[in-house]
Amino acid sequence: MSSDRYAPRPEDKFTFGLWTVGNRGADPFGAQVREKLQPTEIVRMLAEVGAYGVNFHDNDLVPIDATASERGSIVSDFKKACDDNNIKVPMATVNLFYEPIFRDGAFTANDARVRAYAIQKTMRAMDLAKEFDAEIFVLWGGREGAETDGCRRPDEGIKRLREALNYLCEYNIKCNYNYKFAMEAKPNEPRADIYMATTAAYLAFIETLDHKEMVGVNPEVAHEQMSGLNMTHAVAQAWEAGKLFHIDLNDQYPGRYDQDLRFASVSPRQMFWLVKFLEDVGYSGMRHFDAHAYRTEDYGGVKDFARGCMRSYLILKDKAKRFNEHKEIQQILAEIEAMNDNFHLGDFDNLLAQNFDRNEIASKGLKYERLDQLTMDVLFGVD
Ligand code: GLT
Ligand code: MN
Ligand code: MN
Repeated sequence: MSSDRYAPRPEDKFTFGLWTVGNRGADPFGAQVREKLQPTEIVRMLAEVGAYGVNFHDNDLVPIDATASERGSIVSDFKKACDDNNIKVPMATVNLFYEPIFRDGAFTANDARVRAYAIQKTMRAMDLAKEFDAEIFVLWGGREGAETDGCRRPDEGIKRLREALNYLCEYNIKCNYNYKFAMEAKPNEPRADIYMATTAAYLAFIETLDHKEMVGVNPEVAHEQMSGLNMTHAVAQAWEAGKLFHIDLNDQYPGRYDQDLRFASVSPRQMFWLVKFLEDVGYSGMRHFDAHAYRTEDYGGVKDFARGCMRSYLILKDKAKRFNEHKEIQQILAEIEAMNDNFHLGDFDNLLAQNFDRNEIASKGLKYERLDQLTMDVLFGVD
């Protein structure tokens, strides 16, 4: 049956956060619609649907007011659930946005005590995640931003972010944790504007850090597409810079709040280019679905959602293979490659001596229409 062909396997590295399949459907206009699942129950659910791993924020696992002994038993129960169900913890993160103390941001807040607390909370989250051998530590600056730019100069925000990152990298070294930090950009929501609005902004910022080799990015589909940007281009820039440490897959209509919809459910064409890119370059990191089920669903629907994310990825991966083997597509690509290789700059004198017949060069069509329709035929499943 065709469904087996798209069944997830461990080597696909599909992961979900506790907060994704555990999302209870609350939104700014309505309460939760699904009962709370224990982290151990979520692990069982993920094993049932065929995921490879689970990720968490510190407080998804250990409530913020837990005592040391409560923490101990939560950690050992969760560890046992992961082991019993063969679920890994490849990535973890820290919640620096929920508590009222973070209403003005965390690493960039104007109150120095808030900034110190945020760094301390992150260090403790790093300690927690190492108990599960997590290798990637994601930082999403959800409240690092402003409603009014009167509250601080935006460049001060950037300096504070750098100071926090440098401190955390030192802690990473001191503890021998070997984490790779993956910075996640978003343009707005929950703040009116968030500093580091795009993956590209983070890529430039990372170069200014003391330990830039330790820091990369975690681009999210929804966060790029909210602003109408091309996720695949952001990912390509990160990849080319050696900084694609992690990825958040979901889907999103441009120009709206962060929808975190099931992977490829809105823009299968764009997600095709993304999957094709990841597979073509041989990205070997986690494929994390940072999305959640519609509010209409019970936990049966949540499983449908999770299975759907993975299935769509594998279908698009299959389509990418078809694209790469398609005869006519490959002919067009060969013509593109021939054009690419038909002139070499040489030295200045060589180039200055050339006579380019610009009208002749521009006279020939490039066949991109044909190329794109062939791609659509592949995607529509008629070829
Ligand atoms: C939050 C956000 C996500 C981030 C998570 C990591 S939390 O759900 O919307 O995009 O990846 O902090
Ligand atoms: Mn999101
Ligand atoms: Mn995300």
